[in-house]
Amino acid sequence: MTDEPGRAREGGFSVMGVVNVTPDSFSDGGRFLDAGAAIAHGCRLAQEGADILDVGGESTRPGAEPVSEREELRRVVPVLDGLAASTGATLSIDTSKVGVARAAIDVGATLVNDVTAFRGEPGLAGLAAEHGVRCCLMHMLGEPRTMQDAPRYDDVVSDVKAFLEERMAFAIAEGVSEERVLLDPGIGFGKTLEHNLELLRRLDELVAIGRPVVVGTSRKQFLGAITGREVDERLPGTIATNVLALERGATVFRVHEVASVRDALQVALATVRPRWSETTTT
Ligand code: HH2
Repeated sequence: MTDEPGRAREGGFSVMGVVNVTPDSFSDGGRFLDAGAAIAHGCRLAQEGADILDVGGESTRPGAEPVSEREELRRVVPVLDGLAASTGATLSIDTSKVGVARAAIDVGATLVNDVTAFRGEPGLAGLAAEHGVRCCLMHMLGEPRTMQDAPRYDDVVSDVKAFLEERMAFAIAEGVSEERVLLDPGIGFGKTLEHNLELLRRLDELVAIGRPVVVGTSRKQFLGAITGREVDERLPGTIATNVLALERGATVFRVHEVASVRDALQVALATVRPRWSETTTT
């Protein structure tokens, strides 16, 4: 990956491959709980073209129960360690805990992906600042256990935008440099089907904040609600939403199936990018 997520290969986007080391993730829980299996999976995603590998040890699916720091450390540290030794991908730690992020950074993680946007443990911002790592700040209404209980917004896009601006200001006040911040609307995190679609439709309003926008639609429930497909049959829906998000300016795509999504994004980018003649003639 280049220095700036979202300005990677092909001059326009980064693919973030998901490595869940959990028994209960919504789409692949239990498949990569063993460190060896998780490392092999991460290596496969890197070979398929993942610029970033996002390693997580705690599910955030609706209704998920919290995991202790000790258990989260036990799950993710050997996996990050193994991936640091065997891939050149940027390593991301999907956590809200300072202790987990610190251990992850010690073994090579350079991106902290916090679905609470530094609300879970505010000290995480200072840790990120101290180590000069990037951070992905995501919007979530409430917390995973209750977030899908009748979520309400005045205007979902304006509310999410105001939240992300406030969390970015907090991170900067804690010493994180603005160039290291990525923003994510948190598709499926305290949102109805209509909220998710509205956020995707008006993603350009979040892109206007001026930081790379990360989108995570991969295999999520709203795709099943539209198509009637089971969780492992949602790749076409995942591709459709990622392509639309790219067209609206998102640059980082968090997915479980890297090769297919990368191909689709490459074609989409080649199509929407201004043509050579338009960029080189006056
Ligand atoms: N989605 C999930 C987890 N982490 N991080 C960001 N930045 N954006 C997302 O949309 C996002 C995320 C949920 O997906 P998954 O990791 O596959 O499931 P689980 O949380 O059940 O492990």
